[in-house]
Formats: sequence, C-alpha cells, structure tokens
Amino acid sequence: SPEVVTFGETMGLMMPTGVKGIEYSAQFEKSLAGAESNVAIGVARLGHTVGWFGHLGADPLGQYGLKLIRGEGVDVSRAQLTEGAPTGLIIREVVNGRSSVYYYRKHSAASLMQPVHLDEAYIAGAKLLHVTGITPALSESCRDTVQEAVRIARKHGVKVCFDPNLRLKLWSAAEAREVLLELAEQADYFLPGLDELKLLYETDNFEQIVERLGKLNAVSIVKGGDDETYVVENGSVSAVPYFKAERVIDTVGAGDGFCAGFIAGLLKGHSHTEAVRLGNLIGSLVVQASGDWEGLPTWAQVQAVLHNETHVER
Ligand code: KDG
Repeated sequence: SPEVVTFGETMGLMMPTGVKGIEYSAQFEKSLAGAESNVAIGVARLGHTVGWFGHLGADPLGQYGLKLIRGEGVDVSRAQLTEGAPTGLIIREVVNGRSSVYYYRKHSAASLMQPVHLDEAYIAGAKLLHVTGITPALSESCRDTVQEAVRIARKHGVKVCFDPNLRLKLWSAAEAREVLLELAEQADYFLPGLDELKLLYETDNFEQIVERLGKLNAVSIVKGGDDETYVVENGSVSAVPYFKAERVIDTVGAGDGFCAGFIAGLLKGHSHTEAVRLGNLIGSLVVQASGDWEGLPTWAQVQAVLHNETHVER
C-alpha cells in the first residue's frame, strides 16, 4: 500500500473565465476539485506514496479526473468509474470579490459509495488514513463508509488524520456537529479551521475552544488564526507563524495544501510544530496560484523556497 491513503468525492470544476459571474459569463474554464484528491496530489508532489480512491461517473469528467490524479503520481488502483451515475460537478464564481460555490453532486457516483467498497488490506497497509468531513455529508452510505474506514485504520494501527471541512451547503451545522465531533474523537490528528471550531463548539471563546480540544485524544492543529496556526497537544497551545504570501490570488485549496504539507512533514519524521510549519508554507504557496491544487509545490520547490535559492515559477 502507499504510505498515505485517502478517499472522497472528486468533481469536475467549472469557473467563468472573465469577471462576469455564472449567470452572464459565456465562457468557462474546466478543472478538477475535491478536497481529498487535492491533498493526495500535494502529498505526491512532496515525494511520498499516496493512494486516492473514490467513485467517479463513467463519463468524460470522470475519465478526465481519474487521468489527472493518476498523472500526478497518485495510486488510483482502488478508484472506479461507475456506470449509471454521474461525476459530480461544482461551479464556482467570484462576483464583487465574493466567492460562491454551487454544487451539482446529489446522486453522483461518489455519493453512492458504501462500506463494502473499502479494501481493508489497502487501508491496513498504509501509515496514515486521511479523511474529511465532506464525505459523510454526501449521503448516509458515505457516512457509514467514512466511519468504517476509520474503524479499519484504528484496528490496524494506521494513524487517522481528519479535516472537518465543514460545508454548510451540504448539511446543517447541527447535523454536521454530531458526525464531525464523533470523528474528531477517533482521530490521531484533527485539523479544523478556527471558524469551523466556533460553529462546532458553539462558542467564539478561544480558551473554551482549547479546553474542548484538550479533551480529545488527537493532536489538534487549528488553521486560520490571524497570523499563525495553533497546535493543541496535551492541554498546551503553541503557535506556528505563517509564511507571508507575496500576493493572494485564490484562497481555495489552502487548507488542503496545509494538510498535504503537514502529512508530508509527519512522514519525514518532523516534530508536530515542524510539520505545521511545512503545512503553513504549502498553504501560502497554494494561495499564490489560481486553482485548488495547481499551486501545490514539489519537494524541490519547497527546498528552493526554504533556502531562498531561486524564484519558484508556479
Ligand atoms: O478544499 C477545496 C474543496 O472545497 C474543493 O476542492 C471542492 O471538495 C470540494 C468541496 O466539496 O467543497
């Protein structure tokens, strides 16, 4: 098995090419979206073996997605193209500086995933399983599948990394809270954003949030502070400063880039704070490129940035 295994829904992504929104734009750019495949691509570029599996439709977008992910060096041997259900689609626009996402993913091939589709040996052979809170929001069977994958990982001593990725367009905060907090309890690494924690724990108070995180077994990595990422471990908090992004082009995918960097850091034997530092660096590089995964750097590019060697061409 690859060192890292992840799964979830990957979709076709359409975005207006100009400044007009979806309603008035006549031209769209096609790309690929999906939090877990973004992370997989990031981990692969950072030099580690990683497998992504998920169900795409047996349609042109599904073919495109599978080829793209495979082309990034991610193992897709457990992924499949499903007949009779489409690849999900996401259309995103930025109007007056405000980004909005529209999902066309109900009854998609990915939403039909079931626990029986999991390959236990494949998960058991990995060092780390990465899951997100998007998958359990897709359908009841997807929820069961995530829970079963986590159960399998724990049974075999595979570390579980969990990014809640709260998507309020998929479910309500109340529905999400119950499922996501239960997954957080089973994770070894819990990677929420500060905004998500405010909704999940129903408080804006940082001390109260830290207290709740302190009750988890997981090491919690809290993204989205003003200038830093927080590591909450054994009741104590440390802050790891951000890398400055020279110019912010597109913030979508920053969290996934962070996860990829953090996971790669763990695999390289870094301490938690060092792994977070790498996560921060990857996040800052992703926001300087357009697209969810296009700006993810290779390990060589990371080295170049860290050693101030050359200008990194994105
Ligand atoms: O983190 C980026 C993802 O949000 C994007 O790629 C699309 O997976 C996606 C989702 O469900 O929102």
